[in-house]
Amino acid sequence: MSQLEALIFDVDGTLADTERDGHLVAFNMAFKDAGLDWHWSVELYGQLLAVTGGKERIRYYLNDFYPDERGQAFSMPGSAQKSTDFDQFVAGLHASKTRFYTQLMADGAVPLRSGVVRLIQEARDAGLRMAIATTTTPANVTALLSHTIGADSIDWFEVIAAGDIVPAKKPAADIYIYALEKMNLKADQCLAFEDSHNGLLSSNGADLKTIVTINDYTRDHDFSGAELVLSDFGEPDQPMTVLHGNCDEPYFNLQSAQKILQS
Ligand code: XBP
Ligand code: MG
Repeated sequence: MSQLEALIFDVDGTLADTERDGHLVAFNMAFKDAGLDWHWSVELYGQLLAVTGGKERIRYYLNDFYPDERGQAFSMPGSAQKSTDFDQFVAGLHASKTRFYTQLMADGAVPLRSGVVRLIQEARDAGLRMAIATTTTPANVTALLSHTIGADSIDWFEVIAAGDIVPAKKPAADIYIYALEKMNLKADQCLAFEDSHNGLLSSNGADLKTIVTINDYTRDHDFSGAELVLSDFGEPDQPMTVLHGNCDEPYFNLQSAQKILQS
């Protein structure tokens, strides 16, 4: 039976509610700044989340909502210049969104979810290895962690598998496979932490046992491949709710993690 060696964390929706309070806000700021009259509501964004990756999401939105404008000239973000290079336009708009997002993180717009710092600290104290496996841009991960846990906390994670580092984003398993390969670990030595159906498909696709913490965007997703589905990781004075699976402890800790790996 394998020992637990590492925890691999998704970021958006798992470590923090970054989608609604960070990414969505930053997308809308970037649209406005580029002089576009697009505005994504909280509800519409819930639908757009089916497409992972910010650039991919913008492309999907344009194809779906403005199919006739795809071939037209767009004003390039930050300049009066117009371009018909669609990929360049999307890349520029997305870079602007990343700047707004990292500034929001610097302003402290999004706290970490209940139990996240405790669990990460417990893992560190126990000498467990940790990695990140996310669809978002690397700069966004650094901004979130450094402005919540602290400046050097990004170094606590030995692999930051993020963004375009693999060509196929979640629900493809590539990002988790990449993290496992970089750490030279097998799936049965690790646990993954996710918040969404696409994320779970990705971690399960890499054969990782996965614990899901739900949020408002994902509570109705299909989590049938998860070992445990929780409201959050919880704290001693703020117990979690177990929605699926077995966990005796009132909050998710390393003891719970060991049990899950060996179940
Ligand atoms: C997260 C995402 C990301 C962010 C946007 O998915 O879908 O695309 O919404 O990030 P997951 P970028 O939590 O499953 O990794 O704009 O930087 O791509
Ligand atoms: Mg997520």
